Amino acid sequence: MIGVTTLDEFIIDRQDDFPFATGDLSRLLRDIGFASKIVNREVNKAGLVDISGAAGSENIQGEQQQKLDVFADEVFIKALKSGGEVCGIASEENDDFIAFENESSRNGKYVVAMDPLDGSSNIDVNVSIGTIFSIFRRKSEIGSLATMEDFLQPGTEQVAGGYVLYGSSSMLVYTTGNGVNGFTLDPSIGEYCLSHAGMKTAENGKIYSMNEGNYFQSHKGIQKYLDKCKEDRKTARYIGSLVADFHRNLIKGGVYLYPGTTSAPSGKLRLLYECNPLAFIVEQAGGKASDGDQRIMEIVPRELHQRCPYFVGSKNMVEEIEGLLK
Ligand code: AFP
Repeated sequence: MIGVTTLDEFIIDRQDDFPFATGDLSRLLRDIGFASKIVNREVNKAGLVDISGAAGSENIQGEQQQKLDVFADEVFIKALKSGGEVCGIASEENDDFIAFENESSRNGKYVVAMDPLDGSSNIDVNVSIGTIFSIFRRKSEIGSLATMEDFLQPGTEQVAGGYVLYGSSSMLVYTTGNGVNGFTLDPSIGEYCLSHAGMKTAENGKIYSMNEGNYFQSHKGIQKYLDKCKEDRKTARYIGSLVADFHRNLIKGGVYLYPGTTSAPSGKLRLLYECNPLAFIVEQAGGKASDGDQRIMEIVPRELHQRCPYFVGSKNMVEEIEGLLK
């Protein structure tokens, strides 16, 4: 009506993309959007908490200030449990998945794998952090408890994937397999508003992002690629917050690398809730995600917190890395 499309309006409009949909996925995406606003509010206060705490005006009951990543985990779990569309959640914060036992959740059609607050080592220094989520249709019978099989599905089975970036402004970006759309949070009205419709990424970019401290521990092919980036005068940018690095490269064109190293042959990043959702987004935007050999979304996971080498971003750059690793 006033020329702004909010996330909620957009999700409702897009429900027609799924002919037999009941609206559960739409409600689930809205629950994630809502929970992320609560996390965003706390993230924005992160620096203030210590100040007010030191002045004695916080924690009058002597409660310990929770770490933000634990807080975010609890917020998403509560939101998804009370929503009733999800029967279980696997999170970076918990060793095992959580099967929701309440009746409405047992009837939920979906499971969610998520990293509630990625890049948490950046919180204390006021650098952008993010939430990453991946949604699957459950394999187990509706009405029963969620099982491991529900979570160990390849990324190609995702029904939605997305991230929230808590940055200079906060954004929610997601895909359900019909393109990628980004929404910027307008704090004055507390709504995510469509700001980046139909996001596409360049086939070739100028930016490369890697923790080059790992150079000597990396495969010769990776060393060659990094050397070539320098010879070609490419731009090095690395925040150390996957969502922020990924988001910048998606918009500007570039590649993010987290290869395996001699001490960590599978790299650092987790397949289920870091690599897969961003792979879904990048592919929908025209880019590529690979472990150097295989398409990320085709890897069949063996365990919840499985790690894999990760190369994601502009298609030609990822392919060049794959070529050097052969
Ligand atoms: P933290 O949550 O420990 O900060 O890890 C963040 C992360 O998973 C990802 O967001 C970064 O891209 C990557 O690790 C950074 O890893 P390095 O510190 O090894 O570069």
